[in-house]
Amino acid sequence: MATDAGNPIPRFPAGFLWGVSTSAHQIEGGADERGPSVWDAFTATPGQVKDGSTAAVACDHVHRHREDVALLAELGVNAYRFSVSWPRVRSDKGLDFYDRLVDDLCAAGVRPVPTLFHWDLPADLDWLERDTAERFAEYVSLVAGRLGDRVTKWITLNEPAEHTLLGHALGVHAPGKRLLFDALPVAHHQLLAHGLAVRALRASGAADIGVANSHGPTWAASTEAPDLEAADFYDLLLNRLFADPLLLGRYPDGIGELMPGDVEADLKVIAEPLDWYGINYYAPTRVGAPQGAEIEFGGVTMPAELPFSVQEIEGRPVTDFGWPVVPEGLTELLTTFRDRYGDRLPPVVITENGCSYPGVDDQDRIAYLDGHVRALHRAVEAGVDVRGYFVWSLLDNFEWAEGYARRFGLVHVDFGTLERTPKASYHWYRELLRAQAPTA
Ligand code: GBH
Repeated sequence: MATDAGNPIPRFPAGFLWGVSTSAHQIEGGADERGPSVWDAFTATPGQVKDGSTAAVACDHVHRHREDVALLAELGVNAYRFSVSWPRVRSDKGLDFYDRLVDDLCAAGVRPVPTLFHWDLPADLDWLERDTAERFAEYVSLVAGRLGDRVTKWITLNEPAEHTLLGHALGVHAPGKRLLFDALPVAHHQLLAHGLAVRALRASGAADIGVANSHGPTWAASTEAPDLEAADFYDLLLNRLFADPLLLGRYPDGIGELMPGDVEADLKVIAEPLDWYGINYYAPTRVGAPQGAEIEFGGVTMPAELPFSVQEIEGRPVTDFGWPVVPEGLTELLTTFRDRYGDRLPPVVITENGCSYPGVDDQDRIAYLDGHVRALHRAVEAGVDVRGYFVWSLLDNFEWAEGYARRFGLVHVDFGTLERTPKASYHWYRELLRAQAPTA
């Protein structure tokens, strides 16, 4: 892959956030010290997680968070994005854990950036129910009341698009529902939960609130009308369905009618102004007309009934997950968003970017990250107001339906001994952060 190896990475604006991201269910373990989540039931069902593993122990982060905070401090990030587990907060001493974590992060000079929901819904709740959005806002008030004296930057939801698609439309993630387009209310209720959470956070005094949405450019397979139409629809599902309500206060044409409840009233809540907009970027998607057959893609089986087909992007290196490596897709995505939303788009933070490769001498990961950081800088040069970049992920972890087979960490985890070993990419990122650090 082409890198500008040798040329230093250009400087980013002053005050830029440089971080890494994780999520509770993927690293914490300590499953018997929290309430059950939809993921516990899902992983207990044979065949759902490819290697048959569970996240009961994962990286055992709840018992080793000191060591992990030390890894963050040594890495030199100025921010750490983690998620708060709603099932843990519901248990007796659940908030005590986050209280200690936040204290330790502050003591280490690393800014805590919690995500309030990253897919681990309490087992008795269901996003098909509107009430879940109200319950979420109550939980958010509780967390903000406890951590808000030290946490100033908040993320409501992680990737409601993927949680809807993978968890409720295709059934390859928890809760394993295969509803296809009947999953649309799940998107609406999460968006409503987001808006109610923004209100709850504001009421607690929070002034720096964002979201982490999954987005990527959609590339039509050809310029033939059926391919263009299919690609436009895919772009609607992944990008506009989740960005338009937040940024413009409306659904894309034809979608609002499919949503439950008083949609116009809900959109007023959903469009509560945000201080910044978080984007998780991995790769563009090439999309064409449906092919009338099931498609296996990027670890997911897509049913034949879908009105589009996801196709391979040729001539690109792929990660061990099979995802193509396309750094300029990040520049394209950001300039497209700026053109599409204009001054309705608040400052942007890349809340996830990363790749899965095996090994500790992970030169492929360095090439991926190097390419994407440069592509991000090109977006800055093109005038996009970008305020931060978070690598997914600090640690190898429980990669959902893939179990422990896919390794996204800058730090290797031996899942037998739980020993952490910084990879070559950790040292590379550390050098980048040193070079970016303000000089006195
Ligand atoms: C994120 O989801 C999650 O927030 C995080 O928990 C997870 O561990 C991480 O990413 C890594 O998976 O086959 O080329 O079309 C990412 C959602 C969905 C993004 C699949 C990339 C396929 C790319 N991903 N998508 S491709």
